[in-house]
Amino acid sequence: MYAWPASEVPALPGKGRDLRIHDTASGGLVTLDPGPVARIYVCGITPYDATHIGHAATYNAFDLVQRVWLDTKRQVHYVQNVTDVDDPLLERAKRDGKDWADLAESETALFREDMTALRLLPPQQYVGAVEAIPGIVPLVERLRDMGAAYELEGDVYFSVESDPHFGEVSGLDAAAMRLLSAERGGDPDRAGKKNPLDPMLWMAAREGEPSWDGASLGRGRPGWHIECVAIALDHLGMGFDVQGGGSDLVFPHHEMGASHAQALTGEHPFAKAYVHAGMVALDGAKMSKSKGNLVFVSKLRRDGVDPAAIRLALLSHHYRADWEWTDQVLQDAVERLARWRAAVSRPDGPAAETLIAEIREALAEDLDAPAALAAVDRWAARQTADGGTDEGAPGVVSRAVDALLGVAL
Ligand code: 5CA
Ligand code: ZN
Repeated sequence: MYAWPASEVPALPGKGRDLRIHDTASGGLVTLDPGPVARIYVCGITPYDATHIGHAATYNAFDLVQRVWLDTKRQVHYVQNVTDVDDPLLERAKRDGKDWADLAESETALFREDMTALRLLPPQQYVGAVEAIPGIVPLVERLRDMGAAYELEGDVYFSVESDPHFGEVSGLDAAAMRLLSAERGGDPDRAGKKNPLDPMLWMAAREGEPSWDGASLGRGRPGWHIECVAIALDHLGMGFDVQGGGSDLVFPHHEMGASHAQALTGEHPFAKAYVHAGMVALDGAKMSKSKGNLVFVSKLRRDGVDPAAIRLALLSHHYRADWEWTDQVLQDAVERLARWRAAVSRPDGPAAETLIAEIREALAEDLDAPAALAAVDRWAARQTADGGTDEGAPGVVSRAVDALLGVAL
């Protein structure tokens, strides 16, 4: 698949420091030391509905990871998937009397537009589950042949016991895993499984559902976790720097993905850090396609909201926090954007060096975007109060806000 156009990232004077970020597996902050090319995989959307603010907040967090890395003068290799065939997509298409592939295509197109408008950097590889199937089949065959997977009535399951590191991403106990597995696409109660937690790798063709040639597996379609593993291993290999997603992906998705990859390769870890964004809520409940309590990025844009204000609204919360979207959050962002734009519209102002150092430091320390915004607020307030004489400072600030926060002033 193709991704979306990249907005330019201005180069800044000097260089940022290495990112320290919260890793779910170790439960604390880790300093990442990527090579000259930092590698990141971020779980993409299941395209059965439009991009909502929760999605945008999560992708915003991983965009910041990349901007911090780019500012250390590294390159970034970014891969994202699209779960363009899965139960929820098929169910929604059926409910709405639509063709599942058309639904996936149109919602993916809208997602690209939203990402472009928000100036979120595109992945170098944007890969659909369907197009990944030829790479998934041999991985499932290999897992089966090595005894890490087994067949049950034509479906193929991964045996969680085959990975000695299983459980290390989420750190959850079996009871908690079982509950989450039932909630999030697993089938812990299906009879005949070796372990109730074992996730499906390959689902044999079902009546009325799309299916693909699975060679020795028979016709069917891939399970969810192996999709991301196949795409990540194909493009990034083992031991890449960050796997990202919202906190609802910690278990089972990222736990199972890590185990699939570790069982396949005998190597550990799948990712050096597992980074998770908090959940955005609306009216007291997690924004989710299944609940329908959604604020769509595209709807806000249609209503004339500046995408830069949407981005500032996202940035005004720490990525790890769970937070609530309200009209006030957006209103505050609109006002902040206006203040910042007024402040950079003059030819001179207070010196920018300290501000750039503050933004860099805030972001490099677990992506503290609210602290970065506060630093820009202080600069803008000084500019408004007594101006400054540093020629070109507003231009430098404008470039820094664009390069590090993705906000075009
Ligand atoms: N296709 C899979 C990942 S492989 C999937 O989870 N798709 S999704 O469309 O449901 O979610 C896309 C991303 O948005 C995931 O990282 C998910 O964790 C995140 N996300 C979903 N809802 C919210 C929310 N309310 N707040 C923050 N992030 C969210
Ligand atoms: Zn994923």
